[in-house]
Amino acid sequence: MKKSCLLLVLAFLLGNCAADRRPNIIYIMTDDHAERAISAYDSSLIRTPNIDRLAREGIRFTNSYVTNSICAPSRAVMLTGKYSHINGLRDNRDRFDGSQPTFPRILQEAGYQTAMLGKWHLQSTPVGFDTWKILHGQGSYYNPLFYENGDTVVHEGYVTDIITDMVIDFIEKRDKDRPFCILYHHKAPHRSWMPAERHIGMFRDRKFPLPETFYDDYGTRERTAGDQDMEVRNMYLGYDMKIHLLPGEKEPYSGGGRSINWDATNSWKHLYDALTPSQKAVFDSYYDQVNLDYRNSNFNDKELREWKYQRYMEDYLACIVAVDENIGRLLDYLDTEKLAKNTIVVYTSDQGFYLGEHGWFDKRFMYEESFTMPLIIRYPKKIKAGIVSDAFVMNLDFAPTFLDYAGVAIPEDIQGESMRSVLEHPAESDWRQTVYYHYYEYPAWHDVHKHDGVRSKDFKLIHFYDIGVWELFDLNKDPHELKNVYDDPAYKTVRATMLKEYRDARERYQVND
Ligand code: SGN
Ligand code: CA
Repeated sequence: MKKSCLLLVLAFLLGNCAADRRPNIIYIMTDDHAERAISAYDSSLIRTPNIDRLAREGIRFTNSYVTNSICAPSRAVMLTGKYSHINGLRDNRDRFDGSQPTFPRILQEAGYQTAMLGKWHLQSTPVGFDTWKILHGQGSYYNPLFYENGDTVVHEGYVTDIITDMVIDFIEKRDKDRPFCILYHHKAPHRSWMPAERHIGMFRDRKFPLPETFYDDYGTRERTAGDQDMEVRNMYLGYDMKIHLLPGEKEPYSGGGRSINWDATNSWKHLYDALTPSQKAVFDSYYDQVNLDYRNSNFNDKELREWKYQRYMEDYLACIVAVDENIGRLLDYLDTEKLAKNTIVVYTSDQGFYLGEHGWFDKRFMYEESFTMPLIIRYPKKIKAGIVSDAFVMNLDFAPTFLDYAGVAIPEDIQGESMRSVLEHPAESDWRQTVYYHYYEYPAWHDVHKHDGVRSKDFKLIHFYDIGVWELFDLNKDPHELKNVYDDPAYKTVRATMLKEYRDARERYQVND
């Protein structure tokens, strides 16, 4: 009896040693999700109870930054832990070099089961994944086309639900003896905002307050903030507002930028025509009235601009409601499967987004709204619940953090830092005090000039190097970044300090002219 007991205990201990206890990783990334559209950050626009639940049970960052505020570059930085000029993907037109090391590939080699599900947008075939099912290009909200491990498949339905089904299915079918790492990448809430059938029109009775800077006149920033094409007033009537153009009517707005010169006249028609008859009927049941109201209106410039803003918010936020619901579905599934404790769940977006601030939609600029990304991390085994951190973390840090938690050596040439000290000891950690940024896509969509810069806790220095313009902002006195004080003698010392920070950062990250 005694002997058999001992044997049982031994077997248990051995079994436990053999079990792979490394954490699972679920990296959730939406596309263009502004912090302000998550109620854990700001509850004035929308309620996101499931994303908020993650924040309550984990850590939320208030100073999390992207190194290059645009889709494909952000993804390449996240995968490699290296800046755009090092990983080779500077803007959305570049193709990702899949032969370079990425964290999913290193994890796969270390025994993890890896999956890439959803928006990829890197023009390359994913490498380092046991399973990949990626959207074609930017992806469609309805009846999207996927490339699935080499096959082409069209799924009828709504993209946010479909991607989540894929994630749950992958977990369901996994090998339970090995940890997994899933990149769970939504299309939503990227343009052109098409809500799920069940959410169409849900904000019809809301009047969203205009942001304080909606009527920014770009004084002191004429050649930078003032010289772009991403103003709400220019949003497309068809593509963005879902107004059916009349026979012979041309799209009257530029909506995408002077340099792309895109005739958007048929773009909403194409999206609408791709819906099934029953999906069309649901769209019509709400948008027909919107069309009527618009046609019967006689808006002046200001009224039109504000009407567009309301229409923009309605559809953008409704897309997020589906994201939040699906996150809830996944979190419930993790609970049922008893996976929550040993799974690192990250919620973030490929960049921030303008929700009318400075009169804009889109991103690209180093100004706060698009430079920041929402970031929430839950890992009950190691991270205390309900922490809010103002540490300067970056998307550059994801790769080393995941490798660190997986117990894999972090390659020397990775430029980010493992966030582990910040996550586990937020009060006492010794951490970076500045972040470096670099945006390259010009001329292109929305016409934002190339720029790089550094941000410290109190100041931000930006260099629009192609047009020879410097900007300096005092973030305490001027949080909306309206007043460029670069040439203000009162800021002579600050300017010198920030210029030094800028040169040091460029040297540290090996940025060449
Ligand atoms: C599309 C959008 C742009 C957007 C880029 C980049 N136009 O081209 O408004 O800036 O994507 O977005 S659309 O009419 O095609 O929707 S990113 O998130 O992929 O970088
Ligand atoms: Ca994006």
